Amino acid sequence: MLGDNSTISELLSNPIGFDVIYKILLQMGKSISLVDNFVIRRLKIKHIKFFLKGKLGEDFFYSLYELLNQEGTIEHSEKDEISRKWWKEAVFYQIYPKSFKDSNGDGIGDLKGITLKLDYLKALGVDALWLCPIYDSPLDDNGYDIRDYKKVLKEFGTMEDFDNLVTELKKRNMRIILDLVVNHTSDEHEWFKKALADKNSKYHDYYIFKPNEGRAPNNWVSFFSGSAWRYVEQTDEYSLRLFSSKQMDLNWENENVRKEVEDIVTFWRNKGIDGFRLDVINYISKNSFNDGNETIGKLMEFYGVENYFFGKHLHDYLRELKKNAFGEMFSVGETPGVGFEMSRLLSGEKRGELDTVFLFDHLETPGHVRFDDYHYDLNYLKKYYVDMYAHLTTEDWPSLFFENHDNPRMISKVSPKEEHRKNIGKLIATFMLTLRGTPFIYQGQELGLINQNFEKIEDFRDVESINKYEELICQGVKEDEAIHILLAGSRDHARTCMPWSDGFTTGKPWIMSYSTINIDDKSEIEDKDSIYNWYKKLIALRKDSKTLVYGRVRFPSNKKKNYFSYYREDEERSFFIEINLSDKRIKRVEKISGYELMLSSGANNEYMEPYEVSIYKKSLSNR
Ligand code: ISL
Ligand code: CA
Repeated sequence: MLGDNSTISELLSNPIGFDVIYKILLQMGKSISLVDNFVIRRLKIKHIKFFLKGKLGEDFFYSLYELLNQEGTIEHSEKDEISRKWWKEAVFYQIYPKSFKDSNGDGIGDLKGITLKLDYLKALGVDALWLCPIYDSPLDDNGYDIRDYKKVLKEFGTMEDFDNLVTELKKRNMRIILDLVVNHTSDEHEWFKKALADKNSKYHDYYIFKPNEGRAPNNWVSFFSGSAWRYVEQTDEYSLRLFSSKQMDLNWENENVRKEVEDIVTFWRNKGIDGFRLDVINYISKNSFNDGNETIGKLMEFYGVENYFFGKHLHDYLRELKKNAFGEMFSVGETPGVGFEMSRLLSGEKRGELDTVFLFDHLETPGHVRFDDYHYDLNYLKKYYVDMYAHLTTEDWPSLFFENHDNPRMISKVSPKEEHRKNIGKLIATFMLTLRGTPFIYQGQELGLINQNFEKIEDFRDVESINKYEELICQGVKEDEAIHILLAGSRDHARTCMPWSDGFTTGKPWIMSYSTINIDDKSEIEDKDSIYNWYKKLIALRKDSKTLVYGRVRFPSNKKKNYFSYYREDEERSFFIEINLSDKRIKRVEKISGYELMLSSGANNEYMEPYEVSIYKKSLSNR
């Protein structure tokens, strides 16, 4: 058990301990080396407490110990061979159905639209789709608020359209995973309605209710602004909602809830899907309903997270779900706040929980949050990936992604300059397709899409952006400034409609879509040097050789700023990848011989162009 008398060394060898300290330092814009050194490692936690002179308070340490003492360590595997799985070899493509392709002119993307574009996806080299929620929903959070888990949203089509999509996918040897959103349901879900109608109904215990004692039960805040507690008149109680006021948290302590989730998984499994992405799955087990610690709250921007972001029953719930419902189906957990070591507890091969997870610490550079207006310095990725592979073993499998429906476009974060767009787009693709892990391309990323020029609050659609705007205005922030903040981080940037050459819709798109640059699939396909064709070639290269899937990742040690290189190797061949992380020309650093240049976004001389990537290959045997 970890406590005041434990050393910093013991704290850092605890997976949760390491990740929590890493994360706290990251939020402060500092590196783990600050504490991970010979001198500090020998100190005891109580010494640190003393140095901090009470700044962190007893309850900080109480919360910390509660987190740390819940699950032991995880061994580092010595195994050489990596087990082969289809989902390790597959290239995934994430679809935001509302914005992908509209087939009937109502301005909203739909399932038939997706089916229309399967040949486009197949030609790119995509093996599997992840569809954001397609279920019946009042769309308060664009479908992450589910009203009926077994019904298709009428705007997206019918169950028949879904079955047809699956059939068409199978014809093309492609797979599909859906989004399992079970931390919460819509307040319009049958269960919640019954819970409100009768306090004694079994459904009341499906959710998290607390008696009304004149104010919210604790200081937790919602990710979408305001208190995390919603007052419900019908029962005169408070009900937990970590997200929007229409997304009610389920009570996973209740076995019936867990059975319902198994039932949903089995229902879709029987329809022939290949797995699920599990929405905020690390939030399902709530440890206690104590007030969130002030310091952690300020640092993480949200009060209360330490009580539920890695709850004590999380592992049990996941194991149970795999055993009773998932079986061999694929699972990728969305796990905000989780670090490398904790990710191993959730997705290590022998753990029987998840296959892989989405981590988020690479989406912003240290000390920054999504709504900050800043330029992302790609040098951070060098440190991030070197760190990541040092933590992971042959029994851990990461996911690789830079964009999704919750984040602005990556190219825009790095540089708004059109002259750099192409090379940055190719650079991002390269990380995803040449590092070890499963790549998840987000729709439009292969076309090099950038952020949208929203101008006024009416241009935004997302509940998070709209609530944030209102909150900022209430705090006295001027309208222009509030829009400026939204423009830096709004999730709507990723939700604009796909710029198909045959049009996204014949009607009026539900969200303001492209005007700033002229990109469409046709011109990208025709331009040999396009971002699209870079993706296509790289995917083909990855398919052609398992070295890029299972091969070792080796980083030659070099401290040269702006330059990054790595090798992927096995017995048969070696790939060498070198990258210019900056907008300046730089000299090549690593000397290689016997390699053949496969792909380059530069001029192939002694200098690397801004953001250039070059990929080389060497055969090691003639087998
Ligand atoms: O809001 C956050 C803190 O800044 C995120 O880390 C948040 O936890 C994460 O984005 C969760 O996202 C997922 O669940 C949400 C939904 O709105 C998102 O679209 C989904 O990806 C609620 O279901
Ligand atoms: Ca439609």
